[in-house]
Amino acid sequence: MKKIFWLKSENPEDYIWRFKNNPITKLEETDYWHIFNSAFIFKDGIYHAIFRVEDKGGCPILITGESKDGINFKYGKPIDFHYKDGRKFEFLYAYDPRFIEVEGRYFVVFCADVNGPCIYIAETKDFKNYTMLPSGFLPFNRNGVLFPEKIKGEYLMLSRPCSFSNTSSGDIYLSYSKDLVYWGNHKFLMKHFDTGRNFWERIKIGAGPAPIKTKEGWLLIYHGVQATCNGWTYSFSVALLDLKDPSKVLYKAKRYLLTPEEDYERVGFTNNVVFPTASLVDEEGHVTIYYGCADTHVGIAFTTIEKLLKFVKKYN
Ligand code: M1P
Repeated sequence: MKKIFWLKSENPEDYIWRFKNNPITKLEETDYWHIFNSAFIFKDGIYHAIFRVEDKGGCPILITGESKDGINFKYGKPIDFHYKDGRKFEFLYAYDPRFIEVEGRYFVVFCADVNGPCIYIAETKDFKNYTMLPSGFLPFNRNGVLFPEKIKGEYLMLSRPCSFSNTSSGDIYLSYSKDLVYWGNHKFLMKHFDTGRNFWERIKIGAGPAPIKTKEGWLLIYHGVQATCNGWTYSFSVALLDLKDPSKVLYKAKRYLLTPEEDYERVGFTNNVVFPTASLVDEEGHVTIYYGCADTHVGIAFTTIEKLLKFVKKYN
């Protein structure tokens, strides 16, 4: 059975609970300034990561990582992205990767700034070498993530079209492709602050990890941003999309599931940020969420499919 690092809550009423030894990143072992919003996947007993790090010049880059237990990671080298024909993928900086396994193939979707931020896809077979796919999207777009399976013969991508800089508004769109190259049939999926009462996502929303397949639909963990007198606060919550037609939103929670409360989430390079980028799920329905903390570290939170379904319906 596929076992992932997951711990039980002390309180059976909790919908989500943090790993007590958060944050898991060890900046002091590296020469980086920050390590946060990173991609994680579990395959053949190894946890593979792509860490979003920032060097001491502040430039976001992507490096590999590996772990046997899902907590203690060895940090690898910066990834050199190449196209199939050997050309190097030239970009200014890259950030916020998400891993997705789609029918036995392994992809990373990430944001890179070439001429403004845009989402890009690369494929890997060994989690060390990454081959770029032709760019399917136009700038400006961020927070891209693929569905982990094709639906009616098509790949599905969630993304958040945005403006050039750290955009002050944004919603989640769904796009379709038969070949991971040509994307179209773009659909407006989820609007921020749609009820006029869910202030936790008053400014914008963005998709998090790859949607989780359940019998009742696709669970989509996503982040939302609220403006305060002290700056923006990033929290995250969950929505449920129709299993056969994910362009239909069945439920969307009106409240956050996790918001910055711990010191490592409240204080950092950007205060008050929890930013989910990976969720590992096992056959018993345990869910381990990896999330960026205050743009400085990576933390882990645990939940279950059952609890996420209960939460999204209760707070819809
Ligand atoms: O600083 C908080 C986050 O801001 C951006 O997220 P978004 O595009 O959703 O607003 C990104 O730069 C992200 O990396 C960062 O954590």
